[in-house]
Amino acid sequence: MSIIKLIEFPTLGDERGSLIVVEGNKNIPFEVKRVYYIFGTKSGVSRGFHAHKELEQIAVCVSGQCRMIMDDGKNKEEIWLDRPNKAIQIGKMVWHEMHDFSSDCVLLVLASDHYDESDYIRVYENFLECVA
Ligand code: T46
Repeated sequence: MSIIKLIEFPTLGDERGSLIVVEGNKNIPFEVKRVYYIFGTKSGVSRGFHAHKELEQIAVCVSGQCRMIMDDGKNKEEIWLDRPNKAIQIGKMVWHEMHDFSSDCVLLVLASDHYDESDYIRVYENFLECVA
């Protein structure tokens, strides 16, 4: 089974342009409690390098692109987030890294819970022990 779970959002719109709707428990599988977005990431900088114990998230580049590595402790897969209708589900206990941010990248993340640093596993060896 692939670690990468993509969600393709329907693109609505008309002659004025495009519009995408994300609705909790409708086209994503949880109620959204928190929204954050990452932008202005400097060239050559990578982010992430952690897993979440319980948090479920959906990430989509609403502008620009970045490359995500997803790692379940056994296998690693990578994917480019490069379209505003191409979202990835970041499930619990998946080590994830974001690389190669374009200068115009805005990575929008929808999360199932409020921020809680104790939900993060930020040391790769600890992650491997947890999933073993
Ligand atoms: C994730 C990936 C995709 C907060 O105070 N509240 C928040 O809601 C968030 C997300 C972060 N922060 C603080 C914690 C750090 O001091 O903002 C700082 C940067 O966070 P972090 O280094 O974790 O950022 P990334 O880009 O490595 O990871 C983020 C999310 O934190 C993480 O949950 O899955 O994006």
